[in-house]
Amino acid sequence: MAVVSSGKTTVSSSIWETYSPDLAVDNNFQTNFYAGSCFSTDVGDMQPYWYVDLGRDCNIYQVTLTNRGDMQEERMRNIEVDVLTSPPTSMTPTGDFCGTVTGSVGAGETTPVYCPHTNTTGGFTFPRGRYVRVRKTSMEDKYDLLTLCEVRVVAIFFPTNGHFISSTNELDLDSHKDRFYGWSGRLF
Ligand SMILES: [Ca+2]
Repeated sequence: MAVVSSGKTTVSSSIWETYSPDLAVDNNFQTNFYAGSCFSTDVGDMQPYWYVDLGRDCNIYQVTLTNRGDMQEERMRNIEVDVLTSPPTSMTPTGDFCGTVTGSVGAGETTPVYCPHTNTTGGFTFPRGRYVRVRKTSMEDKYDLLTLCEVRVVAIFFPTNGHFISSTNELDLDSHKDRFYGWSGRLF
């Protein structure tokens, strides 16, 4: 596994003052908003989103969101994370669901969102795509900004020999656990 988001190209629906979307992938986990390493959408943006372009399709295992620590931590709520195969410039791009953050993320806390879905054969399917989008699904009011001090996208890379990954990108973690751990080094 590897972090694939650091320093990658980012886009957001709006920007509050100088707190641009790249600040969420600058590999700086400072959570004091005014220290200048957190991103925020603008007041009045009622469909706020942020996304990172990973540069190529990746199998996404986990996305972590780091909340601001100085105030207004309650704004990290009603959030959906998606893994998309087309640029998420519209609200209906193609892709796959990763997970949600409903709320209750404390000040300065980092919350993990796990993407793999359980499939019908008891294994896991990893969402695959080039773009990871974080957006709010509803707004309490016009000040309910999307604020992200850091986003970390963790991808898993499968060997291409097909020993334990099918063409549909499914992995049976239980029956192949030994090989999986042995190959990746560790599962975190
Ligand atoms: Ca940052």
